[in-house]
Amino acid sequence: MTISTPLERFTLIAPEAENHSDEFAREVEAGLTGLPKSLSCRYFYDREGSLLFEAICELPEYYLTRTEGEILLEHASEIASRFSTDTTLVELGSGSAAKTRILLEAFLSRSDELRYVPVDISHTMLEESSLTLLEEYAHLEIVAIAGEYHDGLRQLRAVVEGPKLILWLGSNVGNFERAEAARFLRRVQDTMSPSDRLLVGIDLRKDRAILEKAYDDSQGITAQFNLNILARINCELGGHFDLEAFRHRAVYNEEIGRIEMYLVSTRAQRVAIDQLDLEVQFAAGEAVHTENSYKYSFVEIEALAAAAGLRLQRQWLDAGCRFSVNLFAPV
Ligand code: AVI
Repeated sequence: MTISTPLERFTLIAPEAENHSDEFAREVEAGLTGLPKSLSCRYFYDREGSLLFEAICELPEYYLTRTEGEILLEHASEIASRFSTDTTLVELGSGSAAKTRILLEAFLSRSDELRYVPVDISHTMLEESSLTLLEEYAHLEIVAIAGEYHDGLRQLRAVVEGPKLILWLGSNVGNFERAEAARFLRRVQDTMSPSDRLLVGIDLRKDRAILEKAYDDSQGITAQFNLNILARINCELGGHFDLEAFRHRAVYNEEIGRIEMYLVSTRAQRVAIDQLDLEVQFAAGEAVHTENSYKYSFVEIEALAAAAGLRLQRQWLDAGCRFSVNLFAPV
């Protein structure tokens, strides 16, 4: 590769945008008129929500990002050494790509060119983080796909030639129902050739106290993140939510192995949402379910792999056994 400018090494693929605001309106209406009430965690991530999530990743209580980073830092060169130098790195849900740097550097230290294909719903985040990476790494080429995971998977064949390592970090798998996670990984597996690999960060089952603190931090950032979905409804759908009249609640459901997040109405109230022509009634103490974050045991990780047509080839843990980074191969 001849040294070229960052822009010359950047391609952005933006599959035809679906009308996300219609979908948001439909899902909010269905969720707030259903019983029990719910809102999908997919809608946490507007600009403000993405910034709040980045702040969560820095919190002392939110051990996930930090421990995953520690694992990657310790094992990145071993991970990279398993792959040929023409391997493309694909990342699902790249966000700000902070942890990816560790792997990019490990791969770049072994070859003089590397293709990185981040897939992310946030157009602006993708562009910003790609250009920063391209400024920093002169031998990197980025083909960014702005879209949902399924858009990214559909484009992979056209964009990646030769072997690939697909990254799905941050325990994003945890926000899928278990069966849904297996179905999604099966679709990822469908895009894989025998020599391709998939590296997945998965949070582990652990003590309730550690988990509940991670999702209800002392600075109240997670509470703001959760409440931001109401702010988004106010802003985008003409909602009249008083954010002071709801409180954040995070509880570990140990039997199912998941953190459940709720917004609890602190009083009986009615809230109008103009664009939906809807008035929602809340009882005092009524909870709106906003997120599940599943935690996995080692047996559940094996079962997830088996259900997706994958086999666990290698697993790395942090010193406190809080988090796992798993390398899967197609069966
Ligand atoms: C993005 N996802 C993996 C986070 C999690 O831990 O489930 C979202 C989150 N919700 C509250 N804090 C972080």
